[in-house]
Amino acid sequence: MINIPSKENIAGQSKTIAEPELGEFDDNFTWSAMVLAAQGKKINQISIDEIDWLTKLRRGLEETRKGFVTELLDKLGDDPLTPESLDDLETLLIRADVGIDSTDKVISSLRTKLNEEVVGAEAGIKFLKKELKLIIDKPIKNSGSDLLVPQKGKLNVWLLVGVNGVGKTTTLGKLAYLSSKSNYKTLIAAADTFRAAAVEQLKVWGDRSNVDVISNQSKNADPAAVVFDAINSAKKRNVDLLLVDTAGRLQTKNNLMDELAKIKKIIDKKVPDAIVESLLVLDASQGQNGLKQAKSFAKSADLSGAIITKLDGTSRGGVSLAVSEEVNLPIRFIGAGEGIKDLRPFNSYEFVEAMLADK
Ligand SMILES: Nc1nc2c(ncn2[C@@H]2O[C@H](COP(=O)(O)OP(=O)(O)OP(=O)(O)O)[C@@H](O)[C@H]2O)c(=O)[nH]1
Ligand SMILES: [Mg+2]
Repeated sequence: MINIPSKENIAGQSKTIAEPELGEFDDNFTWSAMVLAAQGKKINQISIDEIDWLTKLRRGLEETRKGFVTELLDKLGDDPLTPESLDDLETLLIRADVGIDSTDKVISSLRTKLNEEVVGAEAGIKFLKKELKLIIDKPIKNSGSDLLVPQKGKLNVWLLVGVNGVGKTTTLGKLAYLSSKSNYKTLIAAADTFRAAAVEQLKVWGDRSNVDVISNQSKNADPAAVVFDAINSAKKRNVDLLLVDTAGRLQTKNNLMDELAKIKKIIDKKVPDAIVESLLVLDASQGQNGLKQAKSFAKSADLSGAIITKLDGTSRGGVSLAVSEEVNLPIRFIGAGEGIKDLRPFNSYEFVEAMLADK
């Protein structure tokens, strides 16, 4: 059983985890149910959590959508696409931070299609969704697994990396909840030894989902040493998933990448058969800056996936496409809020539908 207290306190803020209630049959609810049904889910397989999440995602992407779809639909009206409307679409995609490469790809496929046939507004949007989905799905398909889940019978180690403030610790907390709720034996390693409050922050998240946190409270503790201890505990306890929080900044002049390399070395040495995932956490609201970070991490940190956070309330949700196309990283989870349930496995269909929902 998972015991989730209803009142929480993180960094002095009091928060309540509201149990999702059956929503009203408003537009968001109906849309969420339709998106689930379109994926072949039967009514008895649809949970309120899923509806709740999709509603949140759609609301979160509202700002991205506003500057994009609404304007696009206004411009298109009911008329078939023209070369001029493609120019408008190009501008809108760039403005939504979709990135130049992805935009070029989509626009040139649409242009080819336009040369072959008349494309109505509705068909145009449908085609656009399909093209965007292809871009996001490519690195996911290349990775060989559609969904990132811990493999049973082995120690899975997921490192959360990224620059400061992007949401690593929060995301780790949400992952611990998802993992323990899915019955994986989970453990947290507090390997961010830079921020004094990082361990406390993690313990609050750990308590929320009954997951223990391995830490070393001494000043200037070595992150790799914390991981060393955590692996020992993980082995003893037969842990399925060890989640490692890392620093966005360091107290020394050591390079972040060197520190990560050291952590990885320890893992390889102690558990050579562990399944290690290095997940880059990116804050969607940072748009192109986030993309730059992704590129520089990807160069030196041997990443295996990305997690996009803060999709709630940014107009830059399109950056997810740029991450797929330009950094070639499979997006594994997305976060749209600060609550424990505000992180879900990434689903390209749902994402594109939410980004291009027409209201
Ligand atoms: N709105 C929103 N806020 C988020 C989300 N994820 C994280 N945050 C907030 O972003 C802020 C920074 O989050 P942290 O998890 O501490 O970020 P971090 O990457 O661990 O930061 P450092 O440890 O300093 O490197 C906190 O206020 C979080 O509540 C999200 O999906 N949506
Ligand atoms: Mg942190």
